[in-house]
Amino acid sequence: MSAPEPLGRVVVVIPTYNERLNLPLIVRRVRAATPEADVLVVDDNSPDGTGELADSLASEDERVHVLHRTAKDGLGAAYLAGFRWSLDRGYDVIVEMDADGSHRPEELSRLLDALHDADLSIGSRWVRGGEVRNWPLSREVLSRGGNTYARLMLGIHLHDATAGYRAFRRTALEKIGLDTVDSHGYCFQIDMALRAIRAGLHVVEVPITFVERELGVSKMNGNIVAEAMWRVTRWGVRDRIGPKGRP
Ligand SMILES: Nc1nc2c(ncn2[C@@H]2O[C@H](COP(=O)(O)OP(=O)(O)O)[C@@H](O)[C@H]2O)c(=O)[nH]1
Ligand SMILES: [Mg+2]
Repeated sequence: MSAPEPLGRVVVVIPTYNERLNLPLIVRRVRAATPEADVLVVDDNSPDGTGELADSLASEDERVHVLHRTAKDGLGAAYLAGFRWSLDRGYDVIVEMDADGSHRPEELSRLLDALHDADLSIGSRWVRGGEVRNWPLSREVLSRGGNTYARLMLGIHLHDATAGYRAFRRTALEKIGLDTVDSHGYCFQIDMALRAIRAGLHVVEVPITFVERELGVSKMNGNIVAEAMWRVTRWGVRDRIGPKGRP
């Protein structure tokens, strides 16, 4: 069998808000696990000084970059800014990864391997072989319930549409078109998965072990859940009653 086509230049986009304790650890792990990949930290002017810490990591390693934003504006907005930055600089593969260690950099090579036969690979907790460690029952119920609701409402085959560990080919982001994406919070992930599927892209799920953070605090809150609920409901209703159009 011939070797698969190389994927090209990879960048791992890491959004941060008050992740001072986690940032040096995650950057070190990414650089050790995938030395050929660059890192982009997208910081929303964290009050705890994460942005300054990111600058100092970048000054020590030319493969580490920082995008500073002025205020906390949600995970979706941070990723959109990071994606645009990455597309502008010619990266071929754009990876999403949380800063808190939940997405293990040591599993990134499996997401990248899967991308040889896909446009988007999603690190999935809720497929066979996937796993979550150290989550309270309430989070598990929320994630499983949210995914079931999204699957039924949107008619998509994914088991973990809210997952935030992903690798996109640049062509996938170009085909999706970022200009009309306006989800702010974590439903950005569902939004992007849905757009990828609707655009006819090949989306695969790769089992991962998600490990809950040990340092710092979660930024998940009720508004984020509410935004996801109403958007998924709206998309589902619109797809059922309206023409093929999407919000
Ligand atoms: N830049 C930026 N990053 C964010 C924002 N909200 C969450 N994050 C980051 O997104 C990642 C996932 O957030 P986290 O709080 O761990 O969510 P959880 O894993 O669902 O509890 C972490 O790296 C956060 O620092 C935001 O508004 N802006
Ligand atoms: Mg987390």
